[in-house]
Amino acid sequence: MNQSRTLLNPDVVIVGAGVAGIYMLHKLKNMGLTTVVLEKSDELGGTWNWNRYPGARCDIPSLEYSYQFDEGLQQDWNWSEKYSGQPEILEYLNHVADRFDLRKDISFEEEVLEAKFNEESSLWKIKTNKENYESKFCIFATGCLSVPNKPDIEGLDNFEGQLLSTSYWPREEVDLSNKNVAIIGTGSSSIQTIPEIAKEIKNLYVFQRTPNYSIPSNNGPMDKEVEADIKSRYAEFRKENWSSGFGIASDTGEAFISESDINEVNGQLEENWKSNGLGFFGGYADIPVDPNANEVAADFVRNKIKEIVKDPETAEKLIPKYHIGGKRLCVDTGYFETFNRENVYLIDLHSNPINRIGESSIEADKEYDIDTLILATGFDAMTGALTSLDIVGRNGIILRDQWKQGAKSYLGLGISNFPNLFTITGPGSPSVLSNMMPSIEQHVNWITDCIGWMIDNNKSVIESSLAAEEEWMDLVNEIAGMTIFKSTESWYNGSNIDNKAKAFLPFIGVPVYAEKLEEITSNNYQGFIFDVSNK
Ligand code: N01
Repeated sequence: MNQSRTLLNPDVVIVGAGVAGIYMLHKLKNMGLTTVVLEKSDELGGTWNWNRYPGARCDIPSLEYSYQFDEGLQQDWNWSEKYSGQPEILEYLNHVADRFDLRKDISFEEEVLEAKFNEESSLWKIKTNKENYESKFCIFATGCLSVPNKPDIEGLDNFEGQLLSTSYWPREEVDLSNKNVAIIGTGSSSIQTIPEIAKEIKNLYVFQRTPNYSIPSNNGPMDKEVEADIKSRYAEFRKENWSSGFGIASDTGEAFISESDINEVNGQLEENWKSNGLGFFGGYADIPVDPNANEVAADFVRNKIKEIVKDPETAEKLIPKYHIGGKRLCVDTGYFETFNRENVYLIDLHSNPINRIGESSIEADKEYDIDTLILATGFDAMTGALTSLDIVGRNGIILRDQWKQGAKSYLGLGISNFPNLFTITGPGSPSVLSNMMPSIEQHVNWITDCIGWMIDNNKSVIESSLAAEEEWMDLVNEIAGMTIFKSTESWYNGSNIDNKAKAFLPFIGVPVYAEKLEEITSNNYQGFIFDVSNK
């Protein structure tokens, strides 16, 4: 049946041409390995290609959310704003692909349907919508937030108006002027979209299941003096990422709220509110670990919401009751202010759940006539891109089945039963609780070094041991248990997806992770097994 398919045999197949895939390609090409990147879209960029909704912007400062592997690149590229918008980041990634001549090794509009390990040949057989490949290594660079969560709401498939999703926003201009629009979800994507679209549309109905903490971005044009200063000591500046818990230089802090004068604390939080964005915790190390300290920071933001939102009832609905940071902190440009507009309505789904979606309406406490429905309902985070296709390891085991009770991985890099398969920023690594850019570079560098080490030492197969993987995930959970993250319902632990096993997946603590990774590596890749062809 598949006789028209060609069998291609690169050394490495990389899945996904986002931030991780393009840097991985660059490194492997430099090593002299034949490599192909398979990309489902007709454009590279991953997250920054798909998520084109109005207001889409990175909430980590541009000078930190950029590659550091090439001094020429980081000196030459100039960001126009403190926090870059999606179009500029996409332009940057395209520049990187052209600058390092990567495009010709990326196959676009090619979707991987199955990846199967052949135990006899120790090769990965990868089937796509176009070709069959056989490669020694298979690297999933598929991102942590790439499979959208489609809500299970009665009538959604029969909606006849304009249906949009923040995670698959059309490339062409979307004209929402004079439209009645509903948006479901109030996470980061929605919080960035709402202020932008509220200005131009007739009415906006915001359907909120859980309110979120959000900090003003205070974005603006790039301060040229700051840029020049950082560029004059870029390598040193980048090192600061590695000493901060979440990998963001602006987030470093040694003080404890519990040991500080409350007036001083509120003064510092006020400063953070005015300038730090996602680094709002900046200065205080106990906000993520001590519920009492966390409550001080949470109350600070709750009071800000009360001050900003004029209608007390709306303000009350917008106030989160859980630990600040437990769900991913959001960063906005006038989000809470938008609820003072006369054309914006907040519907709290806890008191008024959506009953059904009609052909041109949405029914909760009453029926809202709408022209456009925007889904901003998040992602099957961290595992979705790996469980939505058949990845078949030893003895025919499918990764999706192996992870039924919760995803387990060694360091977020390797998975037992799946030899010669690497994941970049997989479960069990800092990933989404870090600045993704340096975390991606860290993993890409590690994978490159590991493959190089295997070549130098005549090893052909690597696999993480089950014991090492279990011990690692126990550590991930033990650390999470010491923080406020574990006790909050969030996509970090799969709570946003029906029937997904609840397991806390990110490793908390960038410096600790880096230390452990270094220790394991210098100990001859402790916990990995080499050249076991049949277990
Ligand atoms: O998704 P989310 P997102 N009925 O999961 C609600 C990154 N990001 O796309 O909280 C009604 O945060 C859901 O409610 P609840 C960033 O890491 C980064 O906004 O589950 N509502 C929630 O309110 C971020 O965290 C940037 O109760 C439903 C919302 O939908 C991550 O992407 C910018 C529902 C989903 O929020 C994801 O953000 C944007 C249902 N059936 C995003 N199902 C940067 O700046 C879900 N919801 C880097």
